[in-house]
Amino acid sequence: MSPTAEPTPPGTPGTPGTPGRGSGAARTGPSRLWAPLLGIVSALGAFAVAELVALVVGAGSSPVLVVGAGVVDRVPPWLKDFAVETFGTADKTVLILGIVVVLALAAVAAGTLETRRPPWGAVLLVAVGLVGVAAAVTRPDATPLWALPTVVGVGVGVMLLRTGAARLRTWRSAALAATTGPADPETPLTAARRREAVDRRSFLVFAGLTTATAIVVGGVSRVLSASARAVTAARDAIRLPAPTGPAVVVPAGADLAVPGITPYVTPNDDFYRIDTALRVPEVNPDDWRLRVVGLVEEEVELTFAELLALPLVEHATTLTCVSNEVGGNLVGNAVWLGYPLRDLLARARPHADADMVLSRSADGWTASTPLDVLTDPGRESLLAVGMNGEPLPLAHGFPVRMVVPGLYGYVSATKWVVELKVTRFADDVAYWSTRGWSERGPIKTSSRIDVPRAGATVSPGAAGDVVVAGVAWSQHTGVAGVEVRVDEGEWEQAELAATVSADTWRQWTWTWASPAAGSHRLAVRATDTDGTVQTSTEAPPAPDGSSGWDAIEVRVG
Ligand SMILES: Nc1nc2c(c(=O)[nH]1)N[C@H]1C(S)=C(S)[C@@H](COP(=O)(O)O)O[C@H]1N2
Ligand SMILES: [Mo]
Repeated sequence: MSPTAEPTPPGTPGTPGTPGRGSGAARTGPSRLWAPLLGIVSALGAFAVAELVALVVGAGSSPVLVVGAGVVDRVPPWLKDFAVETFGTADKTVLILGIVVVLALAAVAAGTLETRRPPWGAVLLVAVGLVGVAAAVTRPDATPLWALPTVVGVGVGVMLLRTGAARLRTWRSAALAATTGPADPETPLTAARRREAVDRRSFLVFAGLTTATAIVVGGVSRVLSASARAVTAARDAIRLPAPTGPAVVVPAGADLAVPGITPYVTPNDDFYRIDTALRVPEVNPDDWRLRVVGLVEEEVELTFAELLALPLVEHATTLTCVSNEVGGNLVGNAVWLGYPLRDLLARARPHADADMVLSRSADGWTASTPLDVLTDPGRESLLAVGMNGEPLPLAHGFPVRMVVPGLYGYVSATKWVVELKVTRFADDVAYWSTRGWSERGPIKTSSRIDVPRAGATVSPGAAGDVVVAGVAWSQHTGVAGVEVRVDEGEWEQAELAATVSADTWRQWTWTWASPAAGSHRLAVRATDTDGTVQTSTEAPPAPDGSSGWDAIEVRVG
């Protein structure tokens, strides 16, 4: 914007803070209100950004909430009692309001200081930020990451404050030049006035855009985190019914006592997570509906309450991601509680020419599952609500997902599932199949060495041997044997742990008796209950799952 392109229109108020004063009146420059307002605007920007970061870090890390929680934990009991007596259940609102007032005062001071005595306003902002960081990281459930919303927010706030104050000062000196006349007698007064108009505009546009952006970003962040809290609260309130059939009993022998081996049942917190969602979809169970549509005699619609009232079964199934590399860890085993999909589909009565169910999630992801797998009376394909005795964690599909024994997740394990469309492979294509992955995905028989770790140096135990152990899976067919080989030696039978069924992995262990010192290569392969030996043919994950034998190098020292 060149100064000459922006003449001050006649009648434009000289200063936005003093409306009505025309350009003819004595110019006093920017109103005194702008400096404190700039502080508020910068603080708004800081909070909007902090809320945005808090969405990613975790709902609990929102700066206002952590400071509030910190205050609640630290106020002396007499003050707490006074607050509850005086304000009743509105005490939390009063607390938040109090914090907002204190922050607003600090922001006003920061704006004034930064305009008059830079960088002291920015220093004040950082000091307030440190209090926020302290409040965040001292929450009982906090991780060090919880400092991030405040740190990023304060960083942005400081930047806004410094930029705005610099523009305000420029505007102020331009106004001064326009009032007192040019310092340089060669410059006519009108040019000085134009200069002031440009500088004024530059500040006002900055303040206006910052405020608007902060309101939008902050508003959206608040709405999103509020809905996350509502869904978490709804999940906490759920009491899962007991299974109608027998509960899964994990035999004592399913977990071998080998240090470092993968546990038979994967705890929910350790369960691998794979999906396309940038933010975990928040599906409120009260609003959740599953619709069974497409090639069916009767469309079925199910609410969450109706689903919980159906006879639910419990079943242990090992999920595997098609992207799992040989030796990888995108695989986990859980005990799922759910309603058999075959019973639900029986209610809908699929047409004879249908051969696929396209399941769709709340966030629009789709999977194609063969219809006969879902209706197979011998296979527990579930519409699952429970995972290891809890409602599904949000990241694992709360409130309802699919779990199908024997198929990779991308063609079966739809999380946040909301629709089952009975259709045909010839007519519909699922999310990953339009991106080069196979439309069908039976899990390939695999085995993995967990112990020792690849590259480890091992020393034989008291008996002079080394324990080798891991897991092997061939879901729905079952693992019948595992063999281990040292270097190019003979394949030796490993010992297999107990399992609940053929739908889960099995631990295995093999004793490496008196290994020779030096470097060795250990390899493993499984055989399924049909007698098929795991293939040695190496394949990458795309398009239908990796294959080949897991092998590691170890040193016997
Ligand atoms: N809605 C939805 N469901 C999904 C996916 C997804 O991207 N979106 N990914 C699938 C894939 S590829 C896998 S391997 C499993 C992983 O389930 P988990 O994250 O509970 O381990 O979820 C499946 N369900
Ligand atoms: Mo996957």
